Formats: sequence, C-alpha cells, structure tokens
Amino acid sequence: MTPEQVLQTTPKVLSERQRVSYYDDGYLLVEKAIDDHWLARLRTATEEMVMSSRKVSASDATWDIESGHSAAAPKLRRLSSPNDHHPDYWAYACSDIVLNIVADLIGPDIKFHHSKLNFKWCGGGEEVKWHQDIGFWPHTNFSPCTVGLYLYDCDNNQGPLGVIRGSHTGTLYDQYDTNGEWVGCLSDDDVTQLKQDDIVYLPGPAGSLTIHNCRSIHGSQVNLSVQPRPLLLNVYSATDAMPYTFNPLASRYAGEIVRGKAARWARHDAGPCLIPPDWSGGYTSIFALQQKEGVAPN
Ligand SMILES: O=C(O)CCC(=O)C(=O)O
Repeated sequence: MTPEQVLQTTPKVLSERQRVSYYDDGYLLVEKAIDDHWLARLRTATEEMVMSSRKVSASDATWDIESGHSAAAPKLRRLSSPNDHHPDYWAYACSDIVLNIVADLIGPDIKFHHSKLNFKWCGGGEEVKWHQDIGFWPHTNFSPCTVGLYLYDCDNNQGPLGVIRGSHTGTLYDQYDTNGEWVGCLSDDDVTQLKQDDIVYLPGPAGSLTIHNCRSIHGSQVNLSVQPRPLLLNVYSATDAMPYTFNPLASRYAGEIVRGKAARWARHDAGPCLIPPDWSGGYTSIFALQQKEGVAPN
C-alpha cells in the first residue's frame, strides 16, 4: 500500500496526527506504547541473554562484543537476531501491541525482515554513525520500517536514537568509502551537509517505541551514562515489498507474514537504491563495519 492508501484505512491505535507526522518526518516516537507485562518478559529474556554472553570471548554472527568484554563484566554492543534466540522476543515481535501500530503506518499486510538488540553498554557504549537502512537491505519499495523498543528509560546521555527529520524523502547516500569499501554510513562530507536544525533525538521512558522509515538518516551517540541502553529493534515491511539482496541478519523467521496476507504483486517505488556487498559470505554488525573491524563468517 502507498502511504495515501494506508491513510484511507481506519487506524487501530495511532491518531491521524501521528500517522501524518510519520509520513512527513520519517519517524515517530510513541511513548510508553508497550506495557509493564511485556517489559518484564523482555527484560527477563535479556538478562538470560546477558548471562549467556559471559561465555563469549569474540564477536561472531550472534554476539557483537566491545573490547573489554569479559565474563565478570560483560560489554555488549549487539545480540543479532534475538527472535531466534529466545521465544519471548519473537512472541513480542508478533504481538498485537506492536503490529497494530505497524499496521497503522504501513498497512494491514506485514512481513518480518530481521531483528537485533543493540545494548550500547554504559560508560562509552559505541556510537552508531549516520546511515540509511535501505542501503543495507534494499527492497522493491520503501515501506520497511524499524521499530525500536526501549527496555528501560533512555535519557539523552544514554545515546538515544537520533533521526534527521524529513530525510526519508531526500537523497539516498553512498555508504561505501572512496576506496570502494562498505562502511555503512554517510561520508564526513555528506554529514557536514546535514542541517543541524533537522537533528532530532528520541529519548523516552521504558516501553517507548521509536519507529523510523528505511530511508531516514539516523544514528546515535556514545552512551556516557552508567546505565546500558538496550534497544530491541524489529524490522517489518509491507508484504508487497520484496528484498532483492541477502539478508545481513538471517533469521529463521525472515520473510514470515506476521499479519494479513502475502502479496501477489510486488510494488515498486521509483528511484535508484544503493546495493550493499554480498552478505552471504558473512556479516557482523553495523558497529563492527562502521568501526572498520571487518566481517566475521556467518
Ligand atoms: O542502536 C542504535 O542506536 C541505532 C541502531 C541502528 O540504527 C541500526 O542498528 O541500524
């Protein structure tokens, strides 16, 4: 469905103003959208995952650890594909509480693409540089959106998600460097062209959702606080959006229709789209790529 068609449907949860602001700005913050029951389940799952990470000594296709990580003092950047590692993450990703909101933005037919849990550990948890997601995983249209959930309160010192307002309707940037290496972020020159007034950071209380469009330029700063910032991210598209490159965060649930029906016709949005490297040989995480740490085998 096009945004115009989605706006013809009756929203289940969001107001008309919230829907229009998502289409105008390319992002939406829905404060305290997820209730305490879900938060408790997801926090418990996350504690179990952090416990498992104590055995990990090097980053791999599942775990992305920061330097200084140890069994005694875990320092995690990311758990890739959490939905594959704990049933409660997948139950949340398929729940009405999330999908009703996603349906209000991209229509009633929804497909899951991938998930990640970005911890951004305390006391220096790494930045995510300005980038656009669609260049990592192109689709035939620009319906894909990423839904982030703050598992705990996230204030401005913890590196909340930041978005460039309105950037989803602008240029798609090159995320290769001048040597042709994929860096997964805008060049310094391109960043200097971004309008400071358009930078919006999205802190929020626990249970808040950040939703950004796949073309929106976004990133986040270093976490200088004493609290980690676990942000659980799930990516969905309309079922008529077909990915045409290898999924960097392969999952047994990738492509699953989580609401509504499969599409018979693919919908194509106009304009060129950056092609990423062939991820079938391996992928670590956006953190590792932006910090030029190389690619681990899948
Ligand atoms: O964790 C963050 O702050 C941003 C995550 C993000 O943009 C990504 O993983 O693509």
